[in-house]
Amino acid sequence: MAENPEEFDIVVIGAGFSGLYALHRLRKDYKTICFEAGDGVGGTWYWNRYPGARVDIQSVEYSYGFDEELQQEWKWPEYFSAQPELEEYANHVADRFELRDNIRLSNAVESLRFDKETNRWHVQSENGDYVLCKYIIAATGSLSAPNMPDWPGREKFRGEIYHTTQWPREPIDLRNKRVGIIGTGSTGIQAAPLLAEKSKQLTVFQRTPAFSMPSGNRPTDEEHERNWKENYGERRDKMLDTYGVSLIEYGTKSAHECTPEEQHAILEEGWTSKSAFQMMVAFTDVMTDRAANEVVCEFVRSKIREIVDDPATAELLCPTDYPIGAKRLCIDNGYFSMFNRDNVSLVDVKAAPITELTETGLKTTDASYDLDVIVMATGFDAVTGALTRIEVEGVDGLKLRDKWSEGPTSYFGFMVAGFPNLFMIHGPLTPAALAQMITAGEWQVDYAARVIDDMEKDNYSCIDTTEEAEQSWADEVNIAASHTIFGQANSWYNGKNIEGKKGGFMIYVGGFPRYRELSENALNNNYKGFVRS
Ligand code: NA7
Repeated sequence: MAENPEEFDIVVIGAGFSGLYALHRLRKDYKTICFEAGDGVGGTWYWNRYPGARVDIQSVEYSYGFDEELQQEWKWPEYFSAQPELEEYANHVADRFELRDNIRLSNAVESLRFDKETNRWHVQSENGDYVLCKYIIAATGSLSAPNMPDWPGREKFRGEIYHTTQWPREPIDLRNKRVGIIGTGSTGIQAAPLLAEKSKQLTVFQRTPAFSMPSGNRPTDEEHERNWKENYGERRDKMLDTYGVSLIEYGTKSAHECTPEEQHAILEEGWTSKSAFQMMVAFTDVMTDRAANEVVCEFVRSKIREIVDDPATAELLCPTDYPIGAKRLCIDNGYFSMFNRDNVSLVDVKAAPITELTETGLKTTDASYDLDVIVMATGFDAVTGALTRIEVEGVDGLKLRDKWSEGPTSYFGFMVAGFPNLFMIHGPLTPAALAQMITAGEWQVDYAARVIDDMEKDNYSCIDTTEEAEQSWADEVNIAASHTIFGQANSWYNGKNIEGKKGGFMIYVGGFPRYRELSENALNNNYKGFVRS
């Protein structure tokens, strides 16, 4: 450890969209530095450069609202931007607001230790940087720590293995190659159609079939762009009153109030609406009533059967044992129709799980598959993974990893008791990806900035939360989840995608407006649930 630490007011961890905004927002008033693991900015949109990577929220919404000139000048070429546009946008923001001098790239934070005598965090990074700071903003992302199932034999495989989160910058030549893709979540579903086009043969290894609807992506038309740019202020306000997504028609009727014909008409319109996620809100009770949800499930299954020629493949692609939306609804560009290609096949690895990688491919409990390339689209150790992979030590030697060993605790997903002056953006028990991440992230950064400004104005040196406050927030989170059917699937929302991961539902489903209201009320109510000294 270096002997003479550098001193900062604030360390931001992560130069993704929230981290970049945090740096911009805070460095005017505070000496701020940002550490980033990657060699470029953009977070999710830096790492996830696999073929087909594309945002599943319309770009006019999935973009920053903090700067009017930026949102007026920037042009999104498509309704749902692909990764290169999003990465370019992140780079543009870093340049436009001159953030680069305050970002240390390829320099992941390895450990954080709080010293309660001085109320300073000791930050140690991969490159040996040693920094002291008063506040930490952990903008580490909810989907940044890759999940790599550790099948034996990996070192034996003579072909190439790629995880979708670590896709090389240079295009990979897949011509004449037999490719296997493991995982059929949002990522696998986006990547597979492009891999099928580029490779000799694609085998899709599916453990759980996914509900997916067409994205309706298309080039941006001028009228759409003008309409947004003329009304951006008002539109951003409206987004804050929803889930950060206003381009969606919220159904006004329960599925039970509609005749089968009306149900069908509403769902058909939703399917072709070109508004992603429409199926989840087609009726008022899709996410709260299993029978209403089943109406939507059956409609999507009927679409799969219509699109996929081979009946056995179609049946295998139909999800039957969890409600639609309880795992994130996937948004695709030709996923189901891809199975009509001669060079694509589907393997059920729920019935016969993968057991090992071999020299020539992989084995399941009932067959061997010869492959030249294996693509792991196996998702993330979501929400908590990015922070628990850092050594975080709070007061009295308390380790975050130990504190969260039975599942994450937090107050508003913002602070964890025993870890003073550390603020999380999109932390566990926030709405996270159930609200639109850029807009919700900006709001959370502003919230952290307000707390820091108040601390400095009122001459405090330490802010913490309490276990009681964490419990009260856990109760709110659990009550909100209990009114929905979100818990009825194994997914990254509840950590059940990772073997052995403990804890319950990690996302607040009470809605972003209520989340904002409760978080703000706490500050307005004399920092209820926080302790300042
Ligand atoms: P997801 O949605 O967690 O999907 C991961 C996929 O990988 C999913 O189909 C998993 O099956 C599969 N998986 C994971 N581990 C295994 C093993 N051991 N064997 C076979 N299959 C496995 O991650 P994504 O990257 O697709 O999407 C994450 C988010 O990014 C998405 O929600 C959007 O918000 C953007 P499972 O379903 O667990 O049975």
